[in-house]
Amino acid sequence: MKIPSSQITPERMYLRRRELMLGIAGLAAGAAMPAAAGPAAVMPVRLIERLAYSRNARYSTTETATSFADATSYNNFYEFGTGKGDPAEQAHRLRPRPWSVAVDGECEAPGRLTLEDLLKPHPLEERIYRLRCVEAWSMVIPWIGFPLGELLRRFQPTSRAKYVEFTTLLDPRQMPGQRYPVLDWPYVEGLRIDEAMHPLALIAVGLYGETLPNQNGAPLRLVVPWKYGFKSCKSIVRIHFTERQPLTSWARSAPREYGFYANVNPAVDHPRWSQKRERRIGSGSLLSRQPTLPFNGYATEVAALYRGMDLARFF
Ligand SMILES: Nc1nc2c(c(=O)[nH]1)N[C@H]1C(S)=C(S)[C@@H](COP(=O)(O)O)O[C@H]1N2
Ligand SMILES: [Mo]
Repeated sequence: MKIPSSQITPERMYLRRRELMLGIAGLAAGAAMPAAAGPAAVMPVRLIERLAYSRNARYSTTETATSFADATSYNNFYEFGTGKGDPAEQAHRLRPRPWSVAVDGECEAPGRLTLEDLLKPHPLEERIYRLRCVEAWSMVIPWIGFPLGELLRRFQPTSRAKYVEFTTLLDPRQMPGQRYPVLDWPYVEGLRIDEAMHPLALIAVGLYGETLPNQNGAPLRLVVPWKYGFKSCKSIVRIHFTERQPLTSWARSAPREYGFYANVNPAVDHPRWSQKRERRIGSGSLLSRQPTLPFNGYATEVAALYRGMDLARFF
């Protein structure tokens, strides 16, 4: 089946057609083979769903958004390879439904959430956030989601819950990059509890009006706009309240380069490059760079969380 390209707006062309074709191929295989033929035969069709949401103007930037094509084809998601184009090529292997998230540790009401539970009680908000990568590039993405704090409060964290740890799915069949020891799998990230409860921290379930593409962390991921992109853990399966500071994947793999806090800080250089300027993906020439802002431009909202801390030491 061929979809005339005139029916697809240019920004939608990436992956969309590929996913449609995969979906149709998956259906045909499923119809032809009994379920006993194995997981491939029952692979669900990944449908892009439009989401209902309202714009949260208070927390959105007015900067021009990065194109859908750039935001979904230039990614970091090492579970699908370390090249920026690998996730868009490989992430069709991920099955984002059905999905559930275990919530446990220092809380009164531990439990397990299905994606449906997660979405139902929450009016979804669109928030246009900058995502800044430690490698000195940035994007502006219209995320759709709900405040992380609202989700966490439902599980009644105890007074011993000083941190929250997030874990990505571990399944090398779906995530071929996990066959290589690039990081200690599964991917783990963490926030201090007050950071996690900050109203800017978002659980994203979509972008550009639709459910998240797999390469962006389907079916749910974090977005912590004042921190480097690596804090924004993708395809989360576990949320764990803990008294101890989590050992996060990047801090574990290169502790001198990536700290627990990972606040965007133009005043503190990365050991291998300057952090003073950044390249906005898709805009201007490859060489044009703009100044990097403290806390990725969200200092007014979040600087108070770090009052009294030496940010060169707690990087
Ligand atoms: N599980 C997992 N989450 C991850 C990563 C990863 O490799 N694995 N990469 C991080 C990094 S370094 C960045 S910059 C952002 C990129 O998000 P995007 O692809 O949606 O722009 O995802 C973060 N979350
Ligand atoms: Mo990153």
